[in-house]
Order: sequence, then structure tokens, then C-alpha cells
Amino acid sequence: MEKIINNFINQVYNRNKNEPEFLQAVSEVAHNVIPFIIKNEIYYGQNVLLRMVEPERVVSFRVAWIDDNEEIQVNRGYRVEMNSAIGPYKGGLRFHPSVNLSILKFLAFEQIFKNSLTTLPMGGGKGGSDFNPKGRSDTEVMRFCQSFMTELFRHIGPNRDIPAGDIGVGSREIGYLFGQYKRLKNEFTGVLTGKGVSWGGSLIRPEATGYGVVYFTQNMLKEKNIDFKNKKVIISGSGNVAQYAAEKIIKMGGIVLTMSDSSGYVFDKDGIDLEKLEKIMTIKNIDRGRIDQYLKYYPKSIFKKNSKPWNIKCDIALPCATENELDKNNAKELVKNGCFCIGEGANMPCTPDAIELFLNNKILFAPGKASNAGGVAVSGLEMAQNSLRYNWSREEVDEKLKNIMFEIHKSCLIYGKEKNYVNYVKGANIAGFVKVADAMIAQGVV
Ligand code: NDP
Ligand code: 2IT
Repeated sequence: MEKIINNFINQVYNRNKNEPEFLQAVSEVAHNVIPFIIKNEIYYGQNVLLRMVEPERVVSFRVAWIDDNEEIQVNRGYRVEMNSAIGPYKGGLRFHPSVNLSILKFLAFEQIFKNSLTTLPMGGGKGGSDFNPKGRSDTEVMRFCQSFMTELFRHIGPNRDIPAGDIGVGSREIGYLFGQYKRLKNEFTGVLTGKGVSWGGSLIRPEATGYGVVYFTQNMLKEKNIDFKNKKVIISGSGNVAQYAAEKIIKMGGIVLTMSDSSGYVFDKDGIDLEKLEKIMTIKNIDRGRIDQYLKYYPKSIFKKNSKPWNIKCDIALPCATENELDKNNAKELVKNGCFCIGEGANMPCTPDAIELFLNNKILFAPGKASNAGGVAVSGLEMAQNSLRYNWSREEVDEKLKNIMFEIHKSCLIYGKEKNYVNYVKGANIAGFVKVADAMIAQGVV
């Protein structure tokens, strides 16, 4: 078995030598899915996984724009259209200097399985640019977004490919992108999700990823008759996902001890309550500042520069910043300190050897493609509302989100249950695979 898996991974490696993040994501899926394919005749011999790792289409384009000093800037834009077997391409846009094809292909590949798990009809895609919004004025961001969309608009559409936000792309950027799309096409359609509520957005979409991570984690804890009450939780990141994960945990009676950004983390031993979280939201969303400004308001807390929070003693850890932010040493430290549950809010935040350590220690471990699927799930609900030309209430959307996270958890149990343990990684990978593979086989070799 190991030989067959390694042959497959080598084949993918030979075609994608300079794409370590993409190979990392493919390798994890291959280890779970290939043994399943071999055991199930309908998939055997169809080369479905080999087809899935080849994007249906990748577009890469120049994004030229003029900054506030009237200098011409050039960035690179991308859209990776990975798989449309079960629906139009769907996935976020990331604006960050680290963006390259490897990162977007890993994200688009993960998105295939995540979107399949949501129960909604969405294929997998991802895009973005190496543009760095940090330190840029609103008008610079607007000019960049307009230039980016002036090329992207010909590749997307409400029935073709529907982008949304990710790192560096929030409501401000979605607004500028939508405005330019509408102007170019002269059409008001649901081509992007994460829109403002007064112009086609869904209630709860900003909260959905963070809330969803907490709902999924709650489902895992419930299996062990545990809840969030009085549990010490450490969170990394202080962006969209981290903020709403923190809010939901606080409301469920948990104690949030840390939040972070790329400059370091804050540790508040008294717990970050809703009022303190409000301050963090102002610092990050309105002032577009750094997390250490928290100390200005709460001087008794601690700021650790250029560090990650994983050495703080906790019950539950939610990595909500970025890929590969939690390695094997961090995992060892967490387990040693008594942490018994990890819920990935970010995409692929734990390295493969960290995950192996968690699984070997029978830690409750939720992989991002299951636990952070609430964001894209509510994006799917936003698409449904746009098609209906109707809006559901906050309560209705929240209830649907809870149900979807419950169903994803249930799907993980189907394929992930082992003796006295649930391997959610295996469960999510196989459950996500089956639906897409069935559709691909039904649609022939395309
Ligand atoms: P935001 O841009 O809102 O926030 C990102 C946060 O992570 C910030 O605190 C940022 O710090 C930090 N961060 C980003 N890059 C790095 C890095 N290289 N090293 C350390 N810290 C970093 O993004 P989101 O909250 O939307 O996304 C966070 C994660 O969740 C990503 O992995 C994303 O793919 C994933 N995700 C997002 C979804 C969504 O709906 N938004 C849905 C599902 C997954 P700083 O402010 O200093 O940059
Ligand atoms: O990684 C993700 O699932 C997202 N960034 C959200 C994608 C979406 O289309 O809402």
C-alpha cells in the first residue's frame, strides 16, 4: 500500500516540483483516499485522484496600478479553477505578499473537499495576488482591486466561478471588486460572496467561519460529554476567523487567553471578554493596527513579540491565522500542557508531523477542511439567497450553519471512526472525496 501511495505522490511531485504546500495537501489526502479507492471497486482504475490534482484551469495575469505617489506598481493575479464536478468553482481570494501558485493550488485543492463536505453544490477554486494591503491607503486598495477585477471579470460569473474573501480580502475589498465587476458587465449578480447586507450579502457571512469552527468543535466535544464552559482556549490570529471564533467561545462560557497577528501574540490571563474583543476588532478592522496596541488598553496583559501562543497552558487550541503555523514542537508542548482538543480555523495550520503527533496521542483533532467549512457554507447560502432574490434572517442562517456543521461532523464519523477514537482527518478526506469522485465518474473522462 505504502508503495502505491508513494508512486502516486512521486508522480504528482514530478509535475509540481516547486510547489511544497500543494504537495503537502495532496500527500495527506492521498494517504487516506488511496487505500479507500483500492478497497472500493467503483473507484479503482478510474484515476480520479490523479484527475483531481490537475486544475481544470489556471489563469495568471498582470495587475498594474498607480500608487498614491503616482508610481506604477505591478502585481501578479491568479485564479485556480480546480474542480467543477459538483458545482461552479467556489473559493476565496487572498491578498498577501506570500501568495504564489503553490499556495493557491493547495488552497484550491482543499476547497474541493471542504465544499463537498458542506452538502451544497459548489466546486473548488481559489485566487488572489501577491499584493500587500498593509500600509496602503483605501484609494490604493480600491485602484488595485479595480485593476485586478478588470482582468478577473472575464473568468468568473454567478454560474461559473464565485470568489469570496480570505487573508487580506474582507468586506472593503469585496465591495471594490463587486463595484468594478458590476460596472464592466453592467449586471447586478451574485458573482462574489461576502457582500454587504444591503447589496446582496448574507447575514452571518462575516461570522460564519469563526462560528462554524466553534460549532464543529462543540460537536467533537459533545462526543466526550464535554462543553466549552470554563475551558481555557488559545487562539492564533486576530482577523476575521479568529475574531468570531473568540466571540462564540466567550458566549459559550469559554475563556479566551490569547490572540495574535504576524507581529506576535497577546496573553491575557484574566481572559479576553466581549468588551476586550471589541477593542481588538477596532484595532484590527478600523485602525488596521497591530495586536500589541491591546496593551494600551489592558496593561496587565503580556505581549510576546515574533512568537506564537502554543506554549500557553490550555484545554483547547484553535489555530486561526495561516498555514503551517503550528509544528511538531508546538504540538508536543500543547499535549504536554494538557491540551486535549485542536480545531483548525485556518487552512492547513498544523504541519503533517504535528497532526501525526495529535492523532497518535488520541487528541480530538479537527482538520480545517471540515472545521472551517462554515464560511464557504454560508457563502453557498448567500448564493442561494441571491438566486431566490430573497434574504433569510440572522436566526435562519445561523440555524442552517449549525445544521451544516452538524452534518459535516456526522460525515466525518462515517469514514473516520476507529476503535475508541475518531480520525477526523481520514473521515473528512474520504467523505469529501466520495461525492466529487461519484460526480466525476458519472460525467465521464473530461
Ligand atoms: P484575515 O486577513 O482576516 O486575518 C489573518 C490573520 O492571520 C491576521 O491576524 C494576520 O496577521 C494573521 N496572519 C496572516 N498571515 C500570517 C503569517 N504568515 N504569519 C502570522 N500571522 C499571519 O484572514 P482570515 O481570518 O479570513 O483567514 C485566516 C485563515 O483562515 C486563513 O488560513 C484562511 O485561509 C482561513 N479561512 C478563512 C475563511 C474566511 O471565510 N475568511 C474561511 C475558511 C478558512 P496580520 O494582521 O499581522 O497580517
Ligand atoms: O478558505 C475558505 O473556505 C474561504 N476563504 C472562504 C471561501 C468562500 O468562498 O466563502
